[in-house]
Amino acid sequence: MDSAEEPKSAAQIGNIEAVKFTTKFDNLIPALTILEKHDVKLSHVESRQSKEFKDCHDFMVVPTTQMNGLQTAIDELRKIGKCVTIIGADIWIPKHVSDLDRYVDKVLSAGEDLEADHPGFTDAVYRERRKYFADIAKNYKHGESIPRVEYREDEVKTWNAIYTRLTALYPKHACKEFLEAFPLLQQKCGYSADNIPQLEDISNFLRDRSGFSLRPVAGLLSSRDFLAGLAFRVFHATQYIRHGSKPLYTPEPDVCHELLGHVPMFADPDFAQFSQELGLASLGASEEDVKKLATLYWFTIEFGLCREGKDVKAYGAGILSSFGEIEYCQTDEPERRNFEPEKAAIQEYPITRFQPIYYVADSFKSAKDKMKDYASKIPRSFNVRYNPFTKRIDVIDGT
Ligand code: HBI
Ligand code: NLE
Ligand code: FE
Repeated sequence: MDSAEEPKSAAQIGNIEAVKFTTKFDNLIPALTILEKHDVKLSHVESRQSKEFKDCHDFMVVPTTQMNGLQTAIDELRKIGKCVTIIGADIWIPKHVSDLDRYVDKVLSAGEDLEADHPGFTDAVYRERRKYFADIAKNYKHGESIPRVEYREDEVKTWNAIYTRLTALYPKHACKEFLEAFPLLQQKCGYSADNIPQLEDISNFLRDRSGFSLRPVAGLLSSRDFLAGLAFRVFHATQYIRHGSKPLYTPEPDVCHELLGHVPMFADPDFAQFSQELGLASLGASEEDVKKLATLYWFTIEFGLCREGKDVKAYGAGILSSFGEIEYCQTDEPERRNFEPEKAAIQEYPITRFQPIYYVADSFKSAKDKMKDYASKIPRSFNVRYNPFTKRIDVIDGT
């Protein structure tokens, strides 16, 4: 694949922090005029005698925005400058679905090493098991089939307890898209109380339904890496199951959360597209914008509610995989707000207890349109387009 090693066209990828150019001192005014002409506002200008070219100065300017004119202005600066360097623009983004192979070593936590407060911390057998799952994920490469796992009796027992209680609650609380997909998963992917389905079977099923596929992952990825998967319609799924001592709620994702919460939703084409938009918006975005997109992910894909006639139903996976929360979210205790990306993106949230605030979407279509609109306003010096035939991201110059 060319994407990993190909020299980065720095001007195209990532946010530009500063531009350094070397030119004769007399060219300062023309240079600033170029920037002004393209509407580039500056927060900082610096100059010093150039070490390389005796008759020249090095100038450094810091733009306050990443708007499109910046790229054109830089191209014009090249004409009057001896050399132009762009600082901070070389963020690597995955450009082909196989580039996601690079994330296997970038798991943040909960691979094989558990935190001291994890229910499995002192359980040597559980920890050994987690290592087994982490190894599968670490050895996985794009295009391979996902190794099938023989789950142990105690693991199936944990799954059974969760599955039985949740499936009794879905008809009342889950959105219609979820309820449409669930019987298909029972028929085609081995969803049942006594069987933990295999990621490989689910991945093949989803690929046919909505173009989504699964990749095994050892634990939590950073928001940036996790969201990047969605840009390729790839969902990073854990394969291990939560510790048997606490079946009913876990703050970390596990196979129950992925298979019962996320998978039925990814079978829906509108939801799949919504998810991909979120992923595409994250590629090469600033840290601040990635944080906002991760928050939007949280209030939609993870904890979203959706209107259905007079009712409000759950579509968020964190609700649909926790039978405590699936009932709680319908009570008067939490606050409900209409889904507005600008507001939801900056709302704080707890990660280890039931949510105090839920955002309610009118429909997936409206949520998708609002998301797209929000994403189009995120400043980025380039645009991206996904080519489903090559599974490649095309970077398009923003100018
Ligand atoms: N990593 N493996 C994994 N699974 C998730 O669900 C997940 C993640 N990293 C971040 C994340 N979810 C979200 O909380 C957002 O930051 C995107
Ligand atoms: N709390 C959820 C559950 O118990 O299934 C998991 C949420 C993961 C973000
Ligand atoms: Fe999740």
